[in-house]
Amino acid sequence: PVQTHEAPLNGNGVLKPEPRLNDPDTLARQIVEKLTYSIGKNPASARKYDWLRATTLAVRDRIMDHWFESADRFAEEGGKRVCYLSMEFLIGRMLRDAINNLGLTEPVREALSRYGVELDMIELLEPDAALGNGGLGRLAACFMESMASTGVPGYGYGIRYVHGFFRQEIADGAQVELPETWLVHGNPWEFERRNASYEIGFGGKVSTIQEPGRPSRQVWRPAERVLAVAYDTPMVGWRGRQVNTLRLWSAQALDPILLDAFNSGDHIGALVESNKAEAITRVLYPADSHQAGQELRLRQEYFFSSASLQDIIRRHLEENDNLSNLADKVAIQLNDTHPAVSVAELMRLLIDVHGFEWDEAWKITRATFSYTNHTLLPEALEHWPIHLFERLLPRQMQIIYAINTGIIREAAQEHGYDDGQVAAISLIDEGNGRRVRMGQLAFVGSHAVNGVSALHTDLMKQTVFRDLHALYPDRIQNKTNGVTPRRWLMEANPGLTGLITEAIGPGFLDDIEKIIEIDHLADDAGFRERFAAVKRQNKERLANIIGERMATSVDPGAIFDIQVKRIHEYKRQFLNIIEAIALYDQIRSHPERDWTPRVKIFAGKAAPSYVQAKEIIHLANDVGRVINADPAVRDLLKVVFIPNYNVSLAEIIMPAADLSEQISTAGLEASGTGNMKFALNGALTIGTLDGANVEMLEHVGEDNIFIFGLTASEVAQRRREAHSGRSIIDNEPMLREALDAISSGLFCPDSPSRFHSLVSNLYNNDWWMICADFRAYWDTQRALDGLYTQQDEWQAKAVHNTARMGWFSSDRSIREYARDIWKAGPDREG
Ligand code: H53
Repeated sequence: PVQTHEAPLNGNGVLKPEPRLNDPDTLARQIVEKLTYSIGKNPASARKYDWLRATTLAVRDRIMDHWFESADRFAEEGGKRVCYLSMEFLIGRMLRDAINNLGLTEPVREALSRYGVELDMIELLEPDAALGNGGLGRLAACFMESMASTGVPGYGYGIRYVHGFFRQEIADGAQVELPETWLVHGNPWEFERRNASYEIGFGGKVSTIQEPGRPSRQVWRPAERVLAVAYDTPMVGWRGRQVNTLRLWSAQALDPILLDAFNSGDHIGALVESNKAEAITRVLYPADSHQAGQELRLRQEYFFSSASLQDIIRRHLEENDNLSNLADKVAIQLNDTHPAVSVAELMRLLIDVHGFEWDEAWKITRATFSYTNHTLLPEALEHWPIHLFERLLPRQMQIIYAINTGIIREAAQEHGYDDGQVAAISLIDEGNGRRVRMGQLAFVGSHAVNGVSALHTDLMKQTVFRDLHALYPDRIQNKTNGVTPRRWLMEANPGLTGLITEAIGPGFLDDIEKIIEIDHLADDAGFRERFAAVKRQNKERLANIIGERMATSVDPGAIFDIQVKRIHEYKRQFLNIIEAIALYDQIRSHPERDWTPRVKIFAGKAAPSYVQAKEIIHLANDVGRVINADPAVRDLLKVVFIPNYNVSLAEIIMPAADLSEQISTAGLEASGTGNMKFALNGALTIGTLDGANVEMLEHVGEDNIFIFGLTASEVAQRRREAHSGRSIIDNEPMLREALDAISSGLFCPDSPSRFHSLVSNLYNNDWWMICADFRAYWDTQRALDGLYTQQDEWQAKAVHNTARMGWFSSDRSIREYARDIWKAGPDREG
């Protein structure tokens, strides 16, 4: 029999632990037991953090039972497992999510209250697991939760970064990056699994071994080896029905200390190896939608890919005779190209370690992998210099060349491709100093390749993968992103969840698409009022946080107009700020007009090396300082930048928005997922026809979303025509005056030229179509001002948004992946 876990049985494996009861009395007793015997505190002296620890441990006990059951069930059923390989899992806090899904929120609250402890207070002390940058990492976290909630046997594989995504402070208006240290107090959610550890090699040489009477084979002798050690975290699904595993790898040296060096007095040198090894999983690269071209990054990618594949193979061989049926038992999803080296690594393991012939290995590899593309931005597409790749991964490089030869032969012989077409599909980019194209590698090594929204998938076919799509026309498909309604509605917005439950019963909690049943209540004045009252409370909560953290008072009666996401030129926070400046100017010039009060809220981090993005943050802060202090605008306009945007802050912000800003240059945002969280919580969207906004328009209807600006094909056309902003600026006084105000140093008297290059870019080429879209954006904003004064109409649209967003659940995304790509999950197993 296969041992699937270390069961907490006694010596002979007979005694099972008592099942845990979930009533407040039992919970209270067990929390105090944990406090006493695991933390070493008594209730009288315990601090809040100790209570958090004790509560977490008591909840964790309950998860264990479900976790073991799930593992046993998968082993028994022998169905296909899904392995989700991702460099990033942006999970956030785990306690609230776990107790919500286990139905323990109220009993735990009650249990703690007996000791005068407030659940809502201690929850805030849990650090965010910030093992990701933004959308891609948060999508992976939503997918983990949805796999557990929809019954897919899902295994997340990633990296246990010691330092997650940096902490952001704002000093004199500018971003300052500080290290994130989520592990300093230990992590009660993880279990170290020393028995699951693997050697990972780097560098060295490949030699050909020729034994008499046998075909020659390649042997890789790496120059360096490090150990990958597994840490498992349970991922609890809705109603605790299933608990999946997130397995994160940590790097360690094989020899913790070089004793010879130490003994001869070289105390630093004795630790060099171990520092070098541990560096691999020390920190998350803070680059979102941008390739970080350093060697350490390639080491990270290979490290976690190889460890995950070795683990998958070991498990498979525990349950099967050999690897020829691997693809029937495992589906491996590559989340972006970060794990794309897996294609070469699986080939290596099959051929060099397990003795497969090339063709058979290639068949297995392709049938096992599938790949999700998340961006078309050229600066985000990964490609590695051949010399670096070859030095670090010589055998994998050989395999990539061999794969390439096969693909090119197929293209030339079977499809008559000419040299130009061959160059376009080649895994090697010969034009840029010879580089390995990771997107091409992931594409050819997968049986399915998907984009993350309908528009993005279409554009993939026309642009980055045009030639490979022509060669393999059935391979690309769409899987529109989604978000988990547990975290993003139930937990983030208990007020709205309660209101909806009162109105239509709790059925929507099990099937979020039933939320459509509140749609007709948009016509019910009483319901609209209660809906608005929930929004008002959420806005007050956010207003308090803004007051406390930034000493700025904002009026919860104003439109809360919010743009929170990574700071990136294509996301166009700059357009939003320019509109704020133009509005400021108009309010000052026409104080007699009937302005609708507005609070513009920004939050988000810039990659530390991304100069323009940091200037945009600086501008938002500088503009806010001037506008918020100007008595002439009274409370009609405020601009606030909330520092250190993260998952926990998002959980407070999303429910508090009236207006969601989704204003990327059309064709550049692959999907967006913040757009979905806002609308689900009843915000109206102002946005371009980009990413998933296009499908949100189809679902909520054109009366309930505010679309403006150029389309993706118009943007492409203008870029071909080398469009510049100058003539637009000359003809648009509001825009010109706003830009003049920036250039004059009005917002930065200490350093008047601070934003000159940001502004001159608009005059010169307006690459992101900020000038081109300004007027349409301004007009749409003013229409929204008017609408906000008609509260009945506004709230009706808000209700329609919440009601019609059920489809954008990650449960739906996961069911589609399971059905169309993985052929795994509850509908597949007998
Ligand atoms: O992935 C999200 C999309 C979003 C896209 C984002 C993303 C990253 O966060 C990082 C790298 C990358 O290539 C793409 O920008 O549009 O919603 C999830 O698919």
